[in-house]
Amino acid sequence: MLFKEDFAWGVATASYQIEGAYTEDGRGLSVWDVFSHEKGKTYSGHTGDIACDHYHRFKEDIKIMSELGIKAYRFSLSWSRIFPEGTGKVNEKGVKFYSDLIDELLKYGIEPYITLFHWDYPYELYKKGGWLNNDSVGWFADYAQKVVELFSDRVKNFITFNEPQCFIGHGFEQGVHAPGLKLPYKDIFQMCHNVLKAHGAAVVAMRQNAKQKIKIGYAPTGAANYPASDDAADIEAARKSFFECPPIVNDNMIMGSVSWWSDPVVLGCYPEEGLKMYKEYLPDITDADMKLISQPIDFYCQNIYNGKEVKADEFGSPIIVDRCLGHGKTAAQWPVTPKCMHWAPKFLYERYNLPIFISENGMSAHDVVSLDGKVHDPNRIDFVNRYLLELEKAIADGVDVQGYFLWSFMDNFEWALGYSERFGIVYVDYNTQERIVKDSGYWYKNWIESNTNGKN
Ligand code: GCO
Repeated sequence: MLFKEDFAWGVATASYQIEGAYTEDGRGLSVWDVFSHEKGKTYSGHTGDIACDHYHRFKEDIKIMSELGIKAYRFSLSWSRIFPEGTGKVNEKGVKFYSDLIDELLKYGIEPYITLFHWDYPYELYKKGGWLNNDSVGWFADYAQKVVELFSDRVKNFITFNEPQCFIGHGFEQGVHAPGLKLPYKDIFQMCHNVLKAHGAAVVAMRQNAKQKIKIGYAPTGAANYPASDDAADIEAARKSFFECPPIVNDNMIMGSVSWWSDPVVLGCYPEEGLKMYKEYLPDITDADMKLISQPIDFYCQNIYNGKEVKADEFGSPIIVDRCLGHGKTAAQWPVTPKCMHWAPKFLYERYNLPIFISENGMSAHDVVSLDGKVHDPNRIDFVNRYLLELEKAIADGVDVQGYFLWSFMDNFEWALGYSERFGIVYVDYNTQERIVKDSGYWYKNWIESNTNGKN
């Protein structure tokens, strides 16, 4: 049996993508509320105002999770639901919502994994300069402290940031996500550094204030490049390409780098290559900063969707192999590359030596309700199946993988793409808010059952 008995078979969501109730019960605005209400920023002007109405329907949703045998649920908190202004006064009604949600999960024996920040930054703090303001480190640490004071009596697992690469890259480099800015690289690198410091400061605050022994992780992402063959040279080339710091070319999402965002957190230093390449843009980086950023964490998460195939040239340098004609794609045009689920966890484990969680993996499809009233999504079943079989290979290679969170539990607001892409294993009818478990949901239930308690 490859998967451990207590393997966290989970699903994931994020607050702004599912909750709705955006002005209800004292919630403060986030940058995503403001951005999605601006003309032309999201697909057909979609917003998260109502989303999946999870704020009112969480009991129904958790019941479905339990019926599907889900063991762990990764969700994020809306910072401005707890602190409407980002700092200062706490909104008791917002706290109650999360407290009730946690109780409901525990009632069904579903382990909560809280992500502190999944992109919905409090608008009031953004007006004060957001991540560019050096006070942002303390604001985040205070928020983290409050969260553990409130919930760590019942919640044992916390994740600081989700995909810092994306909220900085899409939000401030490319301007396609909230708050929709294109800033100079000097500002962007200052923000990166503040986000990393905020991560470290939050870890300190959480450890000091937790009510029981908690575990803390971090959930970045990046292109999960994998070798074209089992040849040692190709493996080395893929590893190199996986961790390289890309040069800055206009809007190329330089922030997509794995090592720039993870070496400081786990190894306590930025990658040399990046320090040289980005020198002219970098803020002052002190030893004290690096010490703060590299507070020990307990597990390492990665959101893994796809990667590129890499082979070595005659000098061992990585060459990206062209995708074959007609290669598999998801509805969102993302390539289907299951092998990345073998190699990314392996590369990460070898470099960072921490237990690994796959904090997101899944695919979008343009699912419909068929005449029989069901939602048939064989493509998603095939996708998840192939990726999980590759994950087994990583475990067989000795990688300590402790959990897998399928993105997503239900269809939801896919950021700039609005409701046009469906990632859920539960279908959501946005007109009626009816939920229909897709075939993939039942498939996942079976997979979990047959991979738990000594079965395989
Ligand atoms: C991300 C976020 C999720 C997305 C998912 C599909 O990776 O962009 O973590 O919020 O919805 O990944 O794009």
